[in-house]
Amino acid sequence: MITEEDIKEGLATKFLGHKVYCFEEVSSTNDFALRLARDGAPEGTLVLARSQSGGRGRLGREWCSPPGGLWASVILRPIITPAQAPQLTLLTGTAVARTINCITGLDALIKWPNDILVNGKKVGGILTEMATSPDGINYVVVGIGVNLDVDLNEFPWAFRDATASLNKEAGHQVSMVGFLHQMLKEIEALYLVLKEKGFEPILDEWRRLSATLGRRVKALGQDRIVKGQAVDVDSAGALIIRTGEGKIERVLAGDVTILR
Ligand code: BT5
Repeated sequence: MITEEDIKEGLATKFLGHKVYCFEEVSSTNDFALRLARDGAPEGTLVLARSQSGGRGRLGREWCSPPGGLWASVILRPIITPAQAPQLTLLTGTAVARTINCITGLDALIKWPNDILVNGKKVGGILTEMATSPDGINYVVVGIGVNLDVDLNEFPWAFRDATASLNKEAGHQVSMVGFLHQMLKEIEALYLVLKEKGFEPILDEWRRLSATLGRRVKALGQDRIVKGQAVDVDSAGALIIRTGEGKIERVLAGDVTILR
């Protein structure tokens, strides 16, 4: 199990991961980080667990979190509007894809909005949650799950075939601490770009790593299904789809299936 000392040694960030909580098991690192953030924990605080008993995806879905995966949450206190919060999901997805590429040489891609894919299979996901007040965002917790070295036989049938474990895809053992260090560096670098230059440079990098843009997709939005060509993502992180009838639709949140 990774300890606070392991993380501190060789960590090359300005603030991300400087305050760390490591657990053998928690229900969800996001839940723990949300509580810490509510109680005033500083920006950059990191929560890590060897396994999660109640790991969560979006919309209350289950996130399988056995030992061997990287289950982490970071606390951010960005000065953005709640409507801009999806930017942090795209930013973190970009950072995770870059980390996988840097550490393994594999081409990791991002399926809008929050899936990290390697060889077409989901190797990781991002869960962004926040607390708001009338003045804006109080804090954001970004949860990151990456299947570094998990036994997929333990995963439910329903999504086992669509899931990847990074070590297996890479063909070699990836160091959890090495991966975490690189990932924190990538997230922080992009976060500082966001603060200094805005979202556009992040979005450019996201577009480059996108598995979705240019593809025919079926997007399941909150209350509707949109089918067509994924043409872009806008500054709020919404997916822009051109339908067969040539209409431009904007999907703010949802799930995407890539069609052949
Ligand atoms: C996600 O949700 O992809 C967000 C996952 C975020 C997990 C991290 S781990 C640290 C932090 N603490 C938490 O409690 N969560 C965050 P979504 O797009 O809704 O995808 C969920 C779906 O992915 C499930 O319904 C399954 O189909 C699939 N799935 C579950 N576990 C998986 C795994 N370990 N690897 C790949 N796919 C998985």
